[in-house]
Amino acid sequence: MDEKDQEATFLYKADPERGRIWAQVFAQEAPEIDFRVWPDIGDPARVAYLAAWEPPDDIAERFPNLRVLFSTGAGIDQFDLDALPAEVPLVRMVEPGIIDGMIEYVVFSVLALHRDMPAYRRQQACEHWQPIQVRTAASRRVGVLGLGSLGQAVLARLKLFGFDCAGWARSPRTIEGVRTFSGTDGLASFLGGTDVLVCLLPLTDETRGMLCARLFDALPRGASLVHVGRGQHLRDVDLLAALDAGQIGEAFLDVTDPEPLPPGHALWRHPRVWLTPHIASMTQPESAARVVLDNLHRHRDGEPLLGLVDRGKGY
Ligand code: NDP
Ligand code: OXD
Repeated sequence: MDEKDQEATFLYKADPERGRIWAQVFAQEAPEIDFRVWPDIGDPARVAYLAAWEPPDDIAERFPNLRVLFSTGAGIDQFDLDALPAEVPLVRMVEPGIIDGMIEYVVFSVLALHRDMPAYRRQQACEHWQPIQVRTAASRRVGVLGLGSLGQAVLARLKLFGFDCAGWARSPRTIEGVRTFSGTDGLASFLGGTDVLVCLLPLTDETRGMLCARLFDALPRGASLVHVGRGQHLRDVDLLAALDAGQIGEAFLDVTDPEPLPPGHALWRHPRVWLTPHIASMTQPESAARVVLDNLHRHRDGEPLLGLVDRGKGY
């Protein structure tokens, strides 16, 4: 790194087991950095870099010499952007392990929905044998909300199965083989041509509560939902009503609000809901530590940081 790093602490505050692997990578690649795993913070004045999933309170006061703040996940909604010093860059995690995990989860979910697996699970539970006509992938329209590092990677893989793919983002973009839509104006057309909706949006003031009755009503009747964004995107009461009315056919939910759901919550036992405990994708420690080290080099060299959060946009 640079001579200042001889004095610098990199503090890691997330799953300690994965932290041990980060520590090994740092010991090999950047032994001059004093790598520590929370709660072993050492001298707080030496903490120049912090990587956190759940951030500590009062970051600015606690660590007055912080230079870069890293999220150990792709999302950064756990950070209070207003409480972070303006001069400290916040960097979200863009690393191959998270991307590969998300591709696996979304491809699994879309294929399961495409091939009617939830219906066959219900048939099996009541010893019923009733084939459902198999549709071609080309006739199944899969739409992804969010065309960031994860949305685009997921679409690239879904295209290989021959699905009719579409995506929606804030700004217009062109992706080969994907029908793209943008902004509020493009949302209704996007939703109207989507049989399986995948949510891969970040949680911001604009996207909170977006998966609501109005959005469900804009989908073709019987469309399905794969929700891998954040629990607060979804109005669960609206989803339950849309499922019960047949407007939504099936829902795969990896994220909920709160996590976990309280005992007895209707989503736990709904026959058309498939729940997983926020495991769609996980940061892989070795590749994540290498990506962070690369960003430390970029920071030293004055190059743009990969995954830098735009505070104005909130993601
Ligand atoms: P990115 O920041 O790379 O991409 C975000 C995308 O969302 C961009 O395409 C952006 O549009 C779009 N977007 C944001 N706000 C709006 C809006 N108001 N209207 C329309 N489009 C909008 O994020 P990632 O792809 O890395 O991650 C996405 C999210 O996935 C994370 O924030 C997290 O919530 C979730 N996640 C969930 C995991 C799980 O295990 N369940 C694991 C990892 C991530 P534009 O391109 O125009 O800027
Ligand atoms: C993430 C997550 O944001 O795991 O990385 O949800």
